[in-house]
Amino acid sequence: MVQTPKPRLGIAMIGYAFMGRAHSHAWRTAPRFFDLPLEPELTVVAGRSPERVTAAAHTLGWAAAETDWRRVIERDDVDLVDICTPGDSHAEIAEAALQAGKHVLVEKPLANSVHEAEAMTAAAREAASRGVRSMVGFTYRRVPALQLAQQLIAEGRIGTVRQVRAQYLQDWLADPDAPLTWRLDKSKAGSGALGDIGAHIVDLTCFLTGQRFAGVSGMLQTFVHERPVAETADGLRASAGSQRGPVTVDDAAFVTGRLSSGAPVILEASRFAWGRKNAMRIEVTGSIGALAFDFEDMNVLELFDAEEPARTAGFRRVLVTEPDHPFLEAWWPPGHGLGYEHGFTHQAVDLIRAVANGENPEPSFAQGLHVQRVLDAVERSSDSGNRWTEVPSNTA
Ligand code: SOE
Repeated sequence: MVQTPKPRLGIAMIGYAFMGRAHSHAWRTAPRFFDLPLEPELTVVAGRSPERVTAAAHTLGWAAAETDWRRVIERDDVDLVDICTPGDSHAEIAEAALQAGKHVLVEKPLANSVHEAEAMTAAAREAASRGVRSMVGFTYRRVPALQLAQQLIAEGRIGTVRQVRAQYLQDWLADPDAPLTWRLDKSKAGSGALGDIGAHIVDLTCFLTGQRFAGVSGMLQTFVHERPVAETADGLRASAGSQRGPVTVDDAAFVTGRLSSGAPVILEASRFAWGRKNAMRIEVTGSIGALAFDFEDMNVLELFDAEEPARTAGFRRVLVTEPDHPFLEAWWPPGHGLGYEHGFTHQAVDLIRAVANGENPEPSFAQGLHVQRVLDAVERSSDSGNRWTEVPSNTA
């Protein structure tokens, strides 16, 4: 039977390092495993170095390479702009793309400051009135076990949320001679562990509980103040040169906070936690149960039902690989787990469907702005000796 080709969705990706690789894989994989209303086409990738962007286009499967993102946005065959650059260019690229009528996906965190995030949110709201969609890449929302956790909490399986504790621990900076890359430069990254990985657990807390942060007290710590400047860098892999330079961001962030319901939250983000590679853990305790997740065991959701008799009660490991678990129908037989890259594929799937159905996808720029406000409040609190700092609501 001859199949009628689906309408295409021309994608332009800006940046091609670690996140660019993950996003390229997602755009390519999504239509091969999911039945989608539009066919994403890897139209053009942009980057500053002509040699490197051409090589990246070839390796990652993009039809063309471009050295100026502005030219990409002008192209008629581009419908969606995927921003995988460091945070200092998110606002300019996203606003220009939305203005030009292109849908936008932007890597997390949304921006480097509340001010930029506010402008981006206003631009996204205006663009939505013209049918143009926007989304922030808080990818972990689309890990099936975390989708299931969100559903169970919304269904009341653990009762009223009482407390949240979350950690995001990595160790790629624990070596004091690990090179100084853009993630350690405040002017490029906005903040350190706080915005890079802390932003994920702030967003997940909101996603899982359906609440916002009302206030925080924060403590930021920089353990190593100077490092060898990176000579070459590709994502988290970098080689050190002989020159040294200052670290201008935090290495770790420690936060206590309260949600809009008053529920207390405790968060820890560190890139100095020896032995922890990508240990993103979150535990939500409710009035009649609890849920726990650890990314290093990402196909499992732990569920405690406090209504079971104490004699046999205990955390149950739910293996989230059944066909009726979120996104799983498209993948492997039960027990054949998923990995880091699948969250990006599911993100592409949901965004393509939202564009085709004329819906606003989540996390929205407004939700990204809320995360930005939390990060900003943590920094202000830390600067003022951990003083309690309110997180303004998006309308304030
Ligand atoms: C580096 O800490 C990093 O790549 C983050 O930037 C990503 O958001 C996270 O998914 C993995 O770690």
